[in-house]
Amino acid sequence: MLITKQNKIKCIDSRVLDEIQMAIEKLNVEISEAIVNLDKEKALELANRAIADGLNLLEVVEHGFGAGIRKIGDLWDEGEIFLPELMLGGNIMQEAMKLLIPHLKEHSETFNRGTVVIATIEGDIHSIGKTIVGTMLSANGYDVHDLGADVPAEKIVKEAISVNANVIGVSALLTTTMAGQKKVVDILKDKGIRSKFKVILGGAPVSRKWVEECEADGYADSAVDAVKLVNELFSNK
Ligand code: B12
Repeated sequence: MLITKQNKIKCIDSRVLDEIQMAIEKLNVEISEAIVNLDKEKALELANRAIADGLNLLEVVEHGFGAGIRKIGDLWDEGEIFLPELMLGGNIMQEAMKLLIPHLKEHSETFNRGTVVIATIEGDIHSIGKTIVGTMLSANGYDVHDLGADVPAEKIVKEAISVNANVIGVSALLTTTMAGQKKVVDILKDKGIRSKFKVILGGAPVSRKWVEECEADGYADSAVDAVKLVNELFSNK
């Protein structure tokens, strides 16, 4: 093979990229283990390291912290750990998010691509995934109104009308609270304003079938896909 200067640079570039990728994967494993071991000090130290090293923080959030907290959920489901451990895991994840979120926002687009109202539905206090999605949408140029968790469907609709939102995002992590997502769509229909808003759903139990049943406009199971979905909905307007 002819080794040109350009080929050589490409080769070095891809080797460096592979090394960076391997370092991120190793860090993600360490982060996930720290969460599973409920080691707050280590988890926060690794979050700070990821920030200091200028790593892709969304990847660290999704594949490091996200993987760890989902494993905690599985362990709880299997009866391997109990509610206090589940709660401690959730707290550690939230503490880490407090450190990471300002940095995720750092490279925010400055223009306003549209307005999004996002909330976790009434009866459901799971806020981590919804907050990540809201943060990523805001970092991608959307004006995001995050109403928090445990928010009644009526309040979500009221807020969407008041801020003249284009998109309403509703999160549900519990199978028992998913019905509230459909309620948001139903209220919009009852008020005769369904076509004014795109409604997107999210949360671990949400599926394409559920979105169809609710007659919502889409769903995403990661923050990256949520941004793609909202971009698509805006481009189809
Ligand atoms: C952390 C956690 C908690 C924390 C929540 C802390 C907080 N402030 O959020 C605490 C300890 C408080 C908690 C409490 C409970 N929990 Co909990 N919890 C979890 C756990 C382990 C992780 C959830 C999480 O944060 N994941 C990480 C984030 C990044 O992922 P995510 O939420 O899925 O979000 C991503 C996507 O879904 C999507 N997305 C999310 N929202 C949205 C919104 C939109 C619009 C879009 C487009 C996309 C999108 O993008 C996000 C980013 O990647 C899950 C297990 C699991 N596998 O999900 C159980 C889990 C959800 N909990 C469960 C249960 C049962 C409970 C409790 C009822 C326990 C109890 N007996 O008290 C209570 C709920 C009380 C209530 N009324 O809400 C069950 C639910 C079972 C079910 N089928 O309904 C799960 C699945 C655990 C299990 N395996 O059984 N929990």
